[in-house]
Amino acid sequence: MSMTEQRPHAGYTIGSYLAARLEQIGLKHHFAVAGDYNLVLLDQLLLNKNIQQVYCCNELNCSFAAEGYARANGAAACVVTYSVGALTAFDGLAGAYSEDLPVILISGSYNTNDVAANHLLHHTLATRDLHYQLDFARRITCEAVSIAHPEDAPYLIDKAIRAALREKKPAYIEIPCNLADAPCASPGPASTLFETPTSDPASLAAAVSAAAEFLAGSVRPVLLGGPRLRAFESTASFRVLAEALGCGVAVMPSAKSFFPEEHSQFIGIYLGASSSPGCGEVVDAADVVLAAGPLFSDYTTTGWTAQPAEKRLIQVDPDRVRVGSKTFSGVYLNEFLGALAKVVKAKPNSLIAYNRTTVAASETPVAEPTKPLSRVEMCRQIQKVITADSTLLVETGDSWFNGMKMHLPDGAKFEIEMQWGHIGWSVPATFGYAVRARDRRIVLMVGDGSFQLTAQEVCQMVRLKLPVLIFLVNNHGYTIEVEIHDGPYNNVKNWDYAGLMKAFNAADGCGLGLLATNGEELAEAIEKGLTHSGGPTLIECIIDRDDCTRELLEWGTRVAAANSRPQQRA
Ligand code: DPX
Ligand code: MG
Repeated sequence: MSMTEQRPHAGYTIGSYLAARLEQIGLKHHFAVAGDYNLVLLDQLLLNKNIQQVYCCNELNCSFAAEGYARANGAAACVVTYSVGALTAFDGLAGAYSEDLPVILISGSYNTNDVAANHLLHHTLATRDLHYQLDFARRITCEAVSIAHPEDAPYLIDKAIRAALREKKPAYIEIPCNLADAPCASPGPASTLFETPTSDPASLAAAVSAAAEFLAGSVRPVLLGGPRLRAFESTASFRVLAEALGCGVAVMPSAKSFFPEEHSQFIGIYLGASSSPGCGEVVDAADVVLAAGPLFSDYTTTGWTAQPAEKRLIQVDPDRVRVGSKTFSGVYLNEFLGALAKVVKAKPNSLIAYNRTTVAASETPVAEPTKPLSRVEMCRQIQKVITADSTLLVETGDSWFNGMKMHLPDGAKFEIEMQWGHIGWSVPATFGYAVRARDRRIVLMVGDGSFQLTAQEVCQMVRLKLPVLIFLVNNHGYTIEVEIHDGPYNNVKNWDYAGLMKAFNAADGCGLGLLATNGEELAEAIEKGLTHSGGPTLIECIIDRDDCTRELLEWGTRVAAANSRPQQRA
């Protein structure tokens, strides 16, 4: 159906209401894949000229593109078709759930008359149950709504969006194909969508006093910044607390860049045995660890070898605080950090110990220009590309560890999907991020195995002329898995990755694909990439299959050991 064939209406439709709400919450784009259940909806969304519709190659990429956009923008939306589209998008949506990102998934759905008519519909399970998609969505969102009657649409749309923004989790909205252009009330003010929960004053005071006492009794406390700091808008109050305490400040890998690395109190990334130099020892020796917005998983505790013990831990979660074994609920992260900062005394010992014991890293020597490219040389050159206005995104694989080791000048940002850990996340997420952050230099490090999952989304970077710099690390396989447990399943069919760009360009694109087998070629490729502004540059870096970081080996061994613990019998 084209736009002119739609029924006339005086004011808003359900689709244009939704577009207005998305605009009001700060979206300048939404991502979409077309299908017959959502075409009228897409037309309605297109009527809003303040939001651009951006297309993806498939729904997995579409949900990851929205996930990446939410990292840059705070929230995002994607629109897919019923069942065949939505079920594929659920993977990225679940990722957004685990990473605390409010992504709103909108699915077109069946004609409302088909329910009562007991019709069998295409793209479904070939049963007459049409509710399964909503049921699935409930498990991976904080609010899932299905619009069955136009008069309910404003209430349901608002309910879903409000919950996503409050909880920092995805929401799901299902809109029938025969209601997308149905008349609808006009939207209220944007303020009705934003709710900031506030702490119960007595609980906040009790939590602050317990934490202050715990800290007062410590000799060398440290602060540990976690990934949830950003989602719950607490990076500024974390810094205020850090400066009040004057202690060493470490971050978890997913919180890299949430505390400035050039700050005099920054001591590095804490990841147990795979921590950055000097950091692990100081955190392990601390008598109190105040972890703000952490996620302690088998990954982030390096196979349960680096989980701070309860007796020395203050854990501040988005909506509760735990001091030792005592929990204070109804206390919110940002308010707690701000209030605690006002009452603590300086405790600089962990920082003094770090400064005393840690030797400044020496400069990596330049590799011989024609020697086969090594990981170290590749990283030495990529480091130089990272400027204060850069965002470095790193894919699951050794790119995680290579990325963690990069020094970030103040202002540079870092994105990693360590909780969901879906290989292939980074290509569409980088695309989505770049759509929103055109003023930044966007740099991606991605391995060959991961790239093969979602490679086609590079064509959307070509389409929108996004000058993303992609370092494709071709180590001929799943190196993480090789180091943990090798077998034939870790071999990846080689591709001509640099050559792919020609296919993505077709007649009208100008992406650049370059190959680097040694330091000289990489330097030349980077130079070309940095001046190439009409589209992405993909630099395929060939390194040896076993050329990986020490941190990966340490971490992989411990995570593998945790995975293979024999079952315990009572
Ligand atoms: C898998 C992983 O080539 O990176 O640096 O060579 O390891 P490295 P690659 O991109 O390979 C990635 C590979 C296969 N993980 O080593 S980390 C298992 C996995 C996952 N997500 C999904 N499927 C499988 N993490 C969707
Ligand atoms: Mg690889």
